[in-house]
Order: sequence, then structure tokens, then C-alpha cells
Amino acid sequence: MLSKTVCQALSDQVTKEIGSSYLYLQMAAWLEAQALKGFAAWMRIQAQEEVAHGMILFNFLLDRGAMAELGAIPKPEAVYASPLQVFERALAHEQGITESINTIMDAAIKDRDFATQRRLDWFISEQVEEEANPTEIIAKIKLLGDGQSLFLLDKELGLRTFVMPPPLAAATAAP
Ligand code: OFO
Repeated sequence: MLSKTVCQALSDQVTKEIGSSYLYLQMAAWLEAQALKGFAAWMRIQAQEEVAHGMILFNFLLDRGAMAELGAIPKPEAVYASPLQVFERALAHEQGITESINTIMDAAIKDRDFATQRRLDWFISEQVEEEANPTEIIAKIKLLGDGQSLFLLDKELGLRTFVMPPPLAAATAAP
């Protein structure tokens, strides 16, 4: 049985994951307004992934017989100075999400809640990628500068496709 603390922390994390989706959707809107359709497409997929992350935790709470109590999602920042700033903000956001997942893991360890620890293991690995992606894009933007070559990166980012995270794919697979 989930403790009250872990249950609340997981519910809050569902809100944060959906909030991440909301933030990335807003970033996609700004990028598309700058005619950077590839960057925007990348962000749209990121937004989709975040909904999937939220659903993994939501399903987990319900599977454990807990009541998920969702919170309010803050309004995301709508205007950015440059694509570089967008990805710097995305990286800072992901670092905060990593911290949040680590805090829940701490609580689950204190509770000897092994099932939650197993579920969070996936998120801990995922956060390595969540930080690596914007870090790599920031490096490429800095390398290429603001000029024409940004359009090459725009093309590259536009190739990203959505991959359903395995824990959610397993839960939604046909019987
Ligand atoms: Fe769900 O990892 Fe990003 O926020």
C-alpha cells in the first residue's frame, strides 16, 4: 500500500509531467511562429512524450489502488529571446524534474516501497535522456550560430518521431 507521502508525491509528479507537456507545447508555438517548423515539430513530440510520462504514473497510482489527486498547472512562459533560450529553459526544466523524481525515490526508499522504486527506476534512466537531448541541441545551436545553418538543424530536428514509452506501450497493448 502506498503511503500518503508517496501517493501525494506521485500525484504531484503527474501534474508536473502534464505541466511539462504544456510548457513544451507553448515552446512549440513560439518556435513555429519563428518559422522553425522542425524545432517546433521536435517540441510537439516532446509534449506528447510528457503526457505519456504522466499517464505511466497515473496508471501506476490507480493500479496500486490509490487516488490520484491532480494539481494546477502553471501558465508557461510564452515569449523567448531565441531558440537557444528555449532549449536552455527546457534543460533547466528537466533538471528540476530530475530533482523531483529523485525526491520521490528518497521517500519510496524510506517507506521500503519497492514497487514504487521499480517504477521510478524507468524515470531515473529516462531523465538522463531528457537532460541529454536539450544539452546536445544547445551545443549544436552554439556551434552553428544563428545564421543559415540553423535551418539545417531545423531539418534534422523535424525528423524526430514519437515513440511510445515502453511502460505505457505495455499497459495499452491489446490483450
Ligand atoms: Fe517527463 O521528462 Fe521531461 O519533463
